[in-house]
Amino acid sequence: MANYEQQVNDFMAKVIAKNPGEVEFHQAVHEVVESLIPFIEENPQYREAKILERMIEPERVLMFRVPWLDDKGVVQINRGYRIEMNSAIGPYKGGLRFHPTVNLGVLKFLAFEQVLKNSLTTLPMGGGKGGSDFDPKGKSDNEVMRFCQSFMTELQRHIGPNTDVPAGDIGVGGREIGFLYGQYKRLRNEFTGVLTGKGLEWGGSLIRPEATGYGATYFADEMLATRGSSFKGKTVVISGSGNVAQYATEKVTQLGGKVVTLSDSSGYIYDPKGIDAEKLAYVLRLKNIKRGRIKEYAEKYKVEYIEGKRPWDVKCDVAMPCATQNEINEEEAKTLVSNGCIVVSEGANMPSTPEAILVFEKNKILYAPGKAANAGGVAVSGLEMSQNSMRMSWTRKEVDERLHQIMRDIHSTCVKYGKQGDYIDYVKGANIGGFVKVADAMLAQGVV
Ligand code: NDP
Ligand code: 2IT
Repeated sequence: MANYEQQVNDFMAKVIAKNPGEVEFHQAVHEVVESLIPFIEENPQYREAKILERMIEPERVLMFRVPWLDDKGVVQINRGYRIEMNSAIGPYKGGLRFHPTVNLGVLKFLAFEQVLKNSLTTLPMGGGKGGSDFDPKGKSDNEVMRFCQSFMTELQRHIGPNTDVPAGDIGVGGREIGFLYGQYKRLRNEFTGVLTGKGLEWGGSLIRPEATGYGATYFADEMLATRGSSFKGKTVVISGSGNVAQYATEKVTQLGGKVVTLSDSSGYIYDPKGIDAEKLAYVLRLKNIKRGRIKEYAEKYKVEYIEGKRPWDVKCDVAMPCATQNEINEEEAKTLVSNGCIVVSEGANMPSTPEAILVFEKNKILYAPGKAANAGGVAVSGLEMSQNSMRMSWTRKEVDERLHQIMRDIHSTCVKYGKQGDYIDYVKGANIGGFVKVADAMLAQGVV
């Protein structure tokens, strides 16, 4: 019997030495390696070809200066990145994040997760991620436009519809994709599907804005079904109030659940009556047009606002973290479990710390990691690419049905590789399920 723990530690020691300071990247790799080392031992072709060692090394990392002029005419300088992680099964694909916390380690963690996630979708997409330490908060539309134009002026020479196809993530929504696309088109003189999350009038897909939140909800629904349950009558706690949180709220409500919290980086609101369709429409206006704070919801609907806290101490059946990485720690995980939470479906990427995941696993609750639960977003991006290539657009119903089926299929893949007795280890299931297709493609393509 091999000593897996020692092998994991040895592997991680090398990763840490070679990628110093990239703590989020170490965390993401560690979680995957723990699942994969026993699997690779049983399938030595992957070990001999050093597939895992190759997968943690990006195919290419781009870092570049992004200079722009603010509204006062003052020169500002940000740093831009694109991590082209793995192209074994398709063009690099993954979002752009604009947030002051962005650095190389954060984007490498996201790019690494993206490779496995994209493989899980069943669509032909490799993995990548990019972004900048630019903070869109408090900037005028003109400033955001000038920044996006400068960012794309460099990025355009590295991407293309068959090479690398970026999309949105934190701080990058419809507005930013529009400015980025306009600049790409101007510089390259071509109208192609080089970005996803585009507006409907210029090549976007129906359901792409909704896809991540809907998908994470469909996935949670599949998990509930394994215990003969559903969203009907369930109380749901959601963090974040951006793209993913908004559409998770919509779908949970449609399926008969009650969403009682939303948050932003300043605090959370608690609405015990539930955030219904009318209140959600207010949130969409507040966040996407007015670009205000979630506190204003509490003032409008006379509910509680808890400053500087995350919502995990609110009693719930289902928790959906939809804000950012490491937003549920060990203590918060314990609180969720002791309050009766039975499902955690991650809309965000890596929102649970490793200690929190252990708490969920020990207590045998249904826990789905982001690379499985939030894959609906990139899945519909893949469908947007298909529609662009065909120069056609599918109906809302058609895209939603495909999304729903993809989420069911990802759930089945997790069950296939993660079932242990009567417990489903979704972490193991997602990691192995995502790995196999990429690894086999890499084997077939030789030492590249
Ligand atoms: P948005 O920018 O639309 O919204 C992000 C939300 O999270 C905001 O409410 C924001 O609050 C909050 N937030 C961001 N950073 C922090 C932080 N450091 N601490 C506390 N709150 C924070 O992003 P998305 O909704 O698109 O993304 C949310 C998560 O989902 C991310 O982890 C992203 O990687 C993941 N994801 C997104 C997909 C997509 O299609 N958009 C697909 C798959 C995963 P504030 O406004 O105060 O910053
Ligand atoms: O983390 C993610 O999967 C995304 N931000 C979406 C990526 C995409 O290409 O749609």
